[in-house]
Amino acid sequence: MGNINAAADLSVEGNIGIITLDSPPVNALGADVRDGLAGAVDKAVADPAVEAIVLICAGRTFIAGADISEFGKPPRGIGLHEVQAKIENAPKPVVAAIHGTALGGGLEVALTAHYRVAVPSAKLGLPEVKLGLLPGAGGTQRLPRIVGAAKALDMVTSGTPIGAKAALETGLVDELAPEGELRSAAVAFAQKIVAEKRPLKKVRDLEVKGGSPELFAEFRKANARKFRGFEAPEANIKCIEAASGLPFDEGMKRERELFMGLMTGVQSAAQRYVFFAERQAAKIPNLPEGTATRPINKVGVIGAGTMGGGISMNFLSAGIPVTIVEMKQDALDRGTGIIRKNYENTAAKGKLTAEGVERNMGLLTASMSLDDLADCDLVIEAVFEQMDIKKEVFGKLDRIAKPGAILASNTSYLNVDEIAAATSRPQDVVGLHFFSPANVMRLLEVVRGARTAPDVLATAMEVAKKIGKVAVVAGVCFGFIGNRMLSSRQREANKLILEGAMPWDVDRVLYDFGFPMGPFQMADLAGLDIGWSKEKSRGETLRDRLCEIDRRGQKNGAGFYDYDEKRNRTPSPLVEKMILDFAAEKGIARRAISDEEIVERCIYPMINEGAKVLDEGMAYRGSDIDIVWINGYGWPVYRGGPMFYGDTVGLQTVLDRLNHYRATQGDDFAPSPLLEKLAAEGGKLSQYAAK
Ligand code: TC6
Repeated sequence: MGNINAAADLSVEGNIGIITLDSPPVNALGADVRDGLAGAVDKAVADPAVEAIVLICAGRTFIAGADISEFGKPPRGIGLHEVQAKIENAPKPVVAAIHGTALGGGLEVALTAHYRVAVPSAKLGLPEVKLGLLPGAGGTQRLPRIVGAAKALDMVTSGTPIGAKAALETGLVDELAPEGELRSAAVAFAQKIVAEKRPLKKVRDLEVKGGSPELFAEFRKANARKFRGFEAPEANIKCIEAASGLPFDEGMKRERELFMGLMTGVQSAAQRYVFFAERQAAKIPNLPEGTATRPINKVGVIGAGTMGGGISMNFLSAGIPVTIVEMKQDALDRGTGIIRKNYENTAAKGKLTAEGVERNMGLLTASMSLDDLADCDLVIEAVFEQMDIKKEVFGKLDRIAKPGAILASNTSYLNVDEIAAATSRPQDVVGLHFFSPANVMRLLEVVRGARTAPDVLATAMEVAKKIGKVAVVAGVCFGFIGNRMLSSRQREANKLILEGAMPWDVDRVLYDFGFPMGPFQMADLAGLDIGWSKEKSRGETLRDRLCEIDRRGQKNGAGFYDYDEKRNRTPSPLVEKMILDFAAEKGIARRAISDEEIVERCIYPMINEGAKVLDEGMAYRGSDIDIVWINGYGWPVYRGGPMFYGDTVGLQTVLDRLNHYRATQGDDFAPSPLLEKLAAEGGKLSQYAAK
């Protein structure tokens, strides 16, 4: 590359100047790309032989956006707005030629071109909202001028891109080019524009259609729940409102102000951090890049219960055949029936075709014999969470599975090394901990045993990506990363309701913090009787007592809450009395508990436990822990995860408050040495990586 700079090239073909950007991996608009693009436009405009300009990108995609890694750093090179002005004000037509993904700043550049051509597989969108931002390079002002206010609202607040064909229908794209022939088609299009002397179509000069006050009011109302807690969606809505009501330049000013507000806020910092953290989690330190993986063409799942069924669906949906094994025919039939029903429900929502349902179900084999797993490349056990049962299953699998097959356990707490020791091939054993509902939740904890082979680990990460999961590697410890930290929150929630709060107080405070639901609501949803046994129950915990009087949770209409037929919940006076009696029996003097104490008591021990997980090397990085919590437990993404949140609050503050509670609550609050060290050094948990 290069007659402009390392990232941009200008060539001339006949009367067309072709600007090619080439900045792997995704042609993000870093300083080099901006400088190169500006220089190329200047040069093409100055060249009398050039009558129109095509802007195209090399590699896998058109510009995928601003360079996110530059955000928050001192500015370098020419500004994006200036580059865009050069394109929009060029006295010769500029045609953007789009393949791959034209996202964020990439689409905003294309919107300053006079025409847009795209291949059918291209996707166009403004995903800034996902980074806690808004399209601050004129996207909120130009997009509604083409697609109308309603569609623009949808696009900027969801961040979801649209395909080139839909873009053609809305006018966002002027012409589709045959796949693989973008360059020649764009050049031909530019020649046609010149020959026909078509005007320089500036998006900024168009009118916004459909931006009525009712549209915005209804949109806000319809999406209030979805946008709860997030700042960016509302700022995006305000921008589209501005586009509808103000002249272009004033709208741009409004966009700038709102953009700066978001850019300097904590939410966007958190969401940008999460973007990179998620990609980082896929990289395993001390595993050489390019470690060969094992082919996974057939999967076995043992157990057709809720977990086994959900796990199977991941593979079926990705086109990988699954053999599912259960011990009893009726359980097997029930399990496969639920899988089918789930797919049919998806189809009823229009997200899968009827053929899709049959295709997926056609990949499923139901069996009552473990022997049928002999040809599987990966077998995942999802049986009862009890060590002796797991060991028995793995002992049998060891005799049945073919050499080189990966044997995985979906255990959520148990020791994977002990399970591996029940086989003659511990190097092939790994933990694959899915989260319920397993076909929906994005998180997969990959538990690396002491003897798990590097290629088994690499294969697990690769398979996870194939089935659309975000995988995080965890070491072997009780509850791994997520459930281990959850235990500390649960412990405090249970203590708080005896000390003075009610379950609905704790739930409300954690809901307001940003979780989809609080711990008691979650317990009711999961079923209070999970792991509870009538025979062994001695009324030692509140949960025992609830189960003993048949309050088992949402499923039978009564748990911590009372439920009506539509599963609407209300605080239960009976449970309130039970809590008061229980506390009195234990000699606990109840007191008023503030919302602030509920947050601190529930969240700070999690941060502390996360620091212990890191210190023990059970997670590679602080950011991995955050990815676990965001994708597996509904931690609000705009708070960046528990480690990032600890950094935001200030580690010294977290430490001080842990010590404060330690004085009254005891050593459950004993701070982790790593937390003490980082607080003293001014370090950050979210940036911490195990040596
Ligand atoms: C914006 O434009 C704001 C404008 C306002 C201006 C005032 N910057 O995801 P992948 C890296 S906001 C820097 O694995 P895929 C990524 O970290 C931006 N780096 O690939 C990774 O690096 P690694 C709006 C970026 O094929 C590598 O590229 N745009 C950026 O699965 C490959 O990424 C977006 O939000 C970036 N913008 O998906 C788009 N993008 O290999 C964000 C990617 O060192 N990007 N990288 O780990 C995406 O959605 C996807 O990356 C993709 C490609 C669909 C472009």
